[in-house]
Amino acid sequence: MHTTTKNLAILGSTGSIGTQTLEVLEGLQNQELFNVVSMSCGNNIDLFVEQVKKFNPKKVCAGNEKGAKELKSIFPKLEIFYGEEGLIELACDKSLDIMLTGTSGYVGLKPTLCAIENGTDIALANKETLVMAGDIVMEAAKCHNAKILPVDSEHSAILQSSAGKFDLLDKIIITASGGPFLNKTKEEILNATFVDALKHPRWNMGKKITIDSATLMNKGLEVIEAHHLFNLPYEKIEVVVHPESIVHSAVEFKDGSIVAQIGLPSMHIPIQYALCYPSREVGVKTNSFSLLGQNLTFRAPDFEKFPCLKMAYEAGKLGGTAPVVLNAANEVCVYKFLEGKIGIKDIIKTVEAELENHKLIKNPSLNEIFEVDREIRGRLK
Ligand code: MN3
Repeated sequence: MHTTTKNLAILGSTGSIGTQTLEVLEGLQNQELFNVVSMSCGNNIDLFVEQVKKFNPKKVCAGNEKGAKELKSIFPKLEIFYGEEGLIELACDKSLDIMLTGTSGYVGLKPTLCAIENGTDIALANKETLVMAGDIVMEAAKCHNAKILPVDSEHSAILQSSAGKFDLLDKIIITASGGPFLNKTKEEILNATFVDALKHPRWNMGKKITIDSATLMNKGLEVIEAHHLFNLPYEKIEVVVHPESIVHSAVEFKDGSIVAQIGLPSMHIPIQYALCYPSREVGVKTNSFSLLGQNLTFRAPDFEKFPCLKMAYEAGKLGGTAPVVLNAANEVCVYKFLEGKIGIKDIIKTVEAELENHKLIKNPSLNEIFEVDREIRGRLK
């Protein structure tokens, strides 16, 4: 069989999604499927050097100038960039077929839009992109015929379960593990430290997203992400707490039939599905039905105990710049929480106050989105 090789860019290759993406690539039986054209990293230069040696990209981007210089001394022939401009440089490459965005935070947004404008498909692992600018990104994708393929396990599950029949859906069901605070009281949650919050029972992820999982803000951001990805109103997006994390999400069709995608918690399948879509390829198999467990439980989320989820629905329904405020305020707070400077209750209070005081822009331009984002970060930092 003749295979066409896809030119791939990996943004954030040393992060949690990035390293797992490289594992997926190494595990594919057909090694002709992808050609890694470019890669970027943050501050982990040592790991990045190993990755560059192995995957041999033409262009790379470091988090800062110092990192770029270090790379230059090791790889004198490589095209080396740094910072956000560097990411844009990688993303604008017209030879790309698909770009995986595994960077965290808002830095992924501009590069993603650049790639979309060239018709490059996006394997999207960066939530902020759709949370901040979902309308603009999805519109651009439609205009330039670029696919936005979710890497997030829930959205991947929805895409897989829907079989593309979104017009026949009654609703989608996003599962949530519930995080480490699921069975804690409201008091215990409000007084928890970052050490407690980092003990995620199911998924091994980056620190920011682990805290967001503890407050259920992560699920809230995923609801907003799903709204844009699948073009569904918020009333048709339901969150169900499923601590075993075996059902990765489900769709319910108009006739009442529910289809779910299930498996052991692993990011390999959603990453591979996004990269290979719509094909299914032989890679490292991690699933086995007999290992999925005997007790799968489901319950409604407690919006009282997890007000972040409620705020995310509200911000999503308001639309415009409201999700930008939610995201920026939350992100600044989470990093402060990780430094031990504030508590969970301060995260909740701050996000709530910021949303309340915000003067909504209904159809913001990209500049207005960045403006609001900057304003909030500047004030809260
Ligand atoms: Mn997820």
